[in-house]
Amino acid sequence: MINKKLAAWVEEMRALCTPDRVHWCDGSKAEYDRLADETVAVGAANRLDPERWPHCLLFRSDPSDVARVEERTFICSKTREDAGPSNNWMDPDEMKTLMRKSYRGCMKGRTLYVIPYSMGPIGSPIANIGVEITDSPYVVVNMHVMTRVGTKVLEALGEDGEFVRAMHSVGAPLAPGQKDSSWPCNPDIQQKFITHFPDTREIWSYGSGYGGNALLGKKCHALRIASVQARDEGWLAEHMLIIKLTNPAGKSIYVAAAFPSQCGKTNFAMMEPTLPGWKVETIGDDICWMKPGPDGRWRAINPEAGFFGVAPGTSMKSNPNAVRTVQRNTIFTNCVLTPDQGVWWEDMTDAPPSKGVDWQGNEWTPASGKKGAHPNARFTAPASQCPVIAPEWEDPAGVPISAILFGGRRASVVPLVTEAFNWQHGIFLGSIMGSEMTAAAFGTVGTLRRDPMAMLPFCGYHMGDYLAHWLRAGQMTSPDKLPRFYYVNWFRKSADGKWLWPGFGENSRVLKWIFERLEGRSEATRTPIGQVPAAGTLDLSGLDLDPENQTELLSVDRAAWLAEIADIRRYYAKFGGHLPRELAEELDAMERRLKEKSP
Ligand code: SAT
Ligand code: MN
Repeated sequence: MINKKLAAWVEEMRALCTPDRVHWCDGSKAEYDRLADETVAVGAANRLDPERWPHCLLFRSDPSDVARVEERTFICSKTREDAGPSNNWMDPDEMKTLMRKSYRGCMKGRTLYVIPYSMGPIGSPIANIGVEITDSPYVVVNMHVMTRVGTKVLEALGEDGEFVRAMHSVGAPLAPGQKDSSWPCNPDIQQKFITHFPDTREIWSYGSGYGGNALLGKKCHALRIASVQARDEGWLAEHMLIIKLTNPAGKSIYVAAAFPSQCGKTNFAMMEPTLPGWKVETIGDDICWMKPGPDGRWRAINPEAGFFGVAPGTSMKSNPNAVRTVQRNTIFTNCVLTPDQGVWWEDMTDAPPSKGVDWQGNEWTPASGKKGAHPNARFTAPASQCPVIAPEWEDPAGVPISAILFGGRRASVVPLVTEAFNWQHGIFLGSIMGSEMTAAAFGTVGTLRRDPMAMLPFCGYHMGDYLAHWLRAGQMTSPDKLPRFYYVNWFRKSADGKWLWPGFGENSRVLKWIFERLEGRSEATRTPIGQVPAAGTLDLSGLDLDPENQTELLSVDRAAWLAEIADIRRYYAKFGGHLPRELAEELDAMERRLKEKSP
């Protein structure tokens, strides 16, 4: 028996969008293969060399449709107040009226696909079901990889189960006989809408076929809607990777980490530690859902089933395990097509191919000086193919989290690693984290964008209330069961502009210190901003680090921190009455400590 609310909703959307056909996805391999073949047959995708890149596809998007569009992303809660200062808002009824006009007849000439999906292992107490309606076969094949899709989800949903309604159209109806474009979308940015109705757990997306705009299980459901569900139900939906860290004695802990974009999150999640005997395994690279478990510890799952990673920059040097993951059964978007029917992107190899077809479909050579792959070119690959995926990555019970890392890209001020004094102080550190911009997309290069818990574009309600929810979460279990917080910064530079820290696999040295702190085996020094490694406790063996650099990496520059206080105050002021009093107090306390003569 099909879920009654689902049947009614699909019928309502069918009547509105008037597709030529309706297809209910069963999630089978046969379904994936058939849709892949169809996209190749109509010229929307290239099939790569089956010997070298088995079962891989390459899509090229419309030049207007290459990334998430934050300016067209809306949180339509009942009140503007609830959406908060960091989200675009419109009244939900007004938005629906507006969008119904766009949706009317928008699937003419196309198939309406119904994709029942589960975020998280089916049946896990932490998982959540959604159903995406879409007219894009690209979305269907990507959802097959990124989530658990099909009949088994309908069975878990049952006749009366609740689900997130995720509505999507590329917004490009076809007139009879009209030839389809290879990447249908609405090229007018003002016509694109990525809209969320948190109160009714709905997503309405229109006009874009790319990534988080269209694969609605990811940022729209697993973060924006789920953050509201988590607030209402007492759990956490976070923009965090999850790793398993094992020491040479074979003891393991689980660590979650929030980094804003362009901080090497996927690289960190698949890291090859340089410290002998230490092992990092992947549970997830982007999203983490956590609930208090029966033992009182916070248990985490990766709600996704695949990686939607940025291709450019991914190489055997920066992330060998990602390179190994994407060798088969992978969907590439906006990469270079090489003459031997392979893919390439900037910095994938030292020597580029002699020529190829660029992401816009034009003949390309490296000598042209133009980028062959779009900077936001992507791979969509099954997580199960990652050589260092942890065996328990699909455990429905989740894994117990011992430590939570926050980090950003800071050339100065922030030390390599700082341990929070306690839960509240950890939330404070998470609330002030931020990154200096590397691309001009969100502001001027070099300016600091504060991004609390890396959730700024992904929180489905008021950011001040979100921070209050984190504070409440600290009361949900006994204090000794709570994870500890660490603020890390791999990107500190010396006065003459050189990196102080090598990063990548060497970050395992910081993980080792954290591991030993949790075991009570490593010393820390109290500073006004938190606890930093005591002299000699960070394992730097075999690393050729200038002793001056070592000191600078962990130093707390009081003047620089004091100079930031005013900036943090200004930024906190945006939260108005929603800023938790505890965080304002933490800021005052930090200022006092910084002004004291000694720590
Ligand atoms: O396009 S996604 O939202 O899936 C990825 C990202 O922007 O971080
Ligand atoms: Mn992300």
